[in-house]
Amino acid sequence: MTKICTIGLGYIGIPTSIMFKSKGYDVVGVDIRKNVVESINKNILPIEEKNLAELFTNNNFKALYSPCEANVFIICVGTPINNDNSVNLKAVISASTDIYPYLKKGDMVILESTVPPKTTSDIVLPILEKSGLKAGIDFNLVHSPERVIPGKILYELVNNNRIMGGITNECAIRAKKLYESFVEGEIFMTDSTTAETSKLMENTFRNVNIAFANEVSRVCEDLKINAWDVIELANKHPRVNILEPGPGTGGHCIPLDPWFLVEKSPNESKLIKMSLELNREMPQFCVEKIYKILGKSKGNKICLLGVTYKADTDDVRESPIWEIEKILKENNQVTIYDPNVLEYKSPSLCEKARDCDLVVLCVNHTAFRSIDLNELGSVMKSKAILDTRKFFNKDTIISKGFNYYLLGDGTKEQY
Ligand code: SAJ
Repeated sequence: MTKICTIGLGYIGIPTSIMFKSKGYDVVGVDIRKNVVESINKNILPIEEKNLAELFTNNNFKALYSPCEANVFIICVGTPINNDNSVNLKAVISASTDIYPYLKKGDMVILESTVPPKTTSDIVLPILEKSGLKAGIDFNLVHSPERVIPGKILYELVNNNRIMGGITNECAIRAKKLYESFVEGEIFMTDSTTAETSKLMENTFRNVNIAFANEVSRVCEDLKINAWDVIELANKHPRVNILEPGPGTGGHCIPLDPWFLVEKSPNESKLIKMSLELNREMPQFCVEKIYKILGKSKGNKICLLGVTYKADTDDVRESPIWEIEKILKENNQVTIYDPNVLEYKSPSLCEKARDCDLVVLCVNHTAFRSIDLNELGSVMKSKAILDTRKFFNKDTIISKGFNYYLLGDGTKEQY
């Protein structure tokens, strides 16, 4: 039976491993984090993801601290950026270094982590060849970028199209056969560098489009009109689809991956760089809006609703809400309420919002649909809500006696 060893047990490594396990492969996971390995071996899923818990419990998946002999090695480790926006490939390098002593003729190594162009051929390949084996001849090497969206990971693992970027064509063909065991989308084959760049361009496309939506919100506030109305009308055009403005981009992909391209081709990636910077400025723009509402006098009390990087997740990595909190804290008292994040779910929303001058809806969690507005209003010092996601119904909020402010709405009635 084919044995698979997955290195990196996060939002990609765990679902991918369980998916292969459910198709009858012998799969073992590897992670250096003690809490992750212990949790998995106690049959407790260490991440939150829709429908994953049941599949996890039923498949008896086990984890180790370092790789073991296997026929296929899948690398799913994180690729963060350093403070100077350069890529940090430490985890990819150490996973490859940990794998090569176990590599034997006929094995296959698949890199799923999002990486800068040429990482598979120029960084991973030479490390693996320290085994004395030749890539493309003795073993297969492939970059198959993960493309699933948190919140719909299981669905997208099965249904999304997939790219197999082989060091040789034969490598891609073999990887395609493996993934066909659970992928129902189409599988396309190419070389590893094209695969790496396609994945980066997907996330960059989204980042640029989110930056555009955010710029629409800024232009409209400046023009003293409502960006949401403008977007709704512009999107009536058959070839226009403007995304939604918000407090900026977060997560470990969209605000980071485009920097890999900027680093590699700094002179040719002007739009990409500008969109990264524009999205990074959104927390500051939100704070300026808050100061327009409250004035900049010291000592306002503000409650932020939601701290994750997007709706209905517990993932707080790179969340732009941290930046909003940081800037506001310089002058104000700030509380955060998030029912999806253990550290921020208690005390209750009303306790967090008690005596507040403003509540800011930062993340559009479904759970916020059941907020009792009467109770919320009764504990606040001044009944005011700033909605950064057009989450609330304006008329409902106003009917409960609140002042309602909307990010991107610069109309006169806002102030
Ligand atoms: N956002 C907006 N406005 C929008 C849409 C999103 O402000 O209209 C913000 C979100 O609030 C969030 C950020 O953008 O902070 C990113 O969220 P997302 O839903 O766009 O994407 P991720 O980071 O959860 O997942 C992306 C996906 N890439 C694409 O859609 C091209 C996913 O398919 C990738 O697999 C994933 O990155 C990854 O791991 O690379």
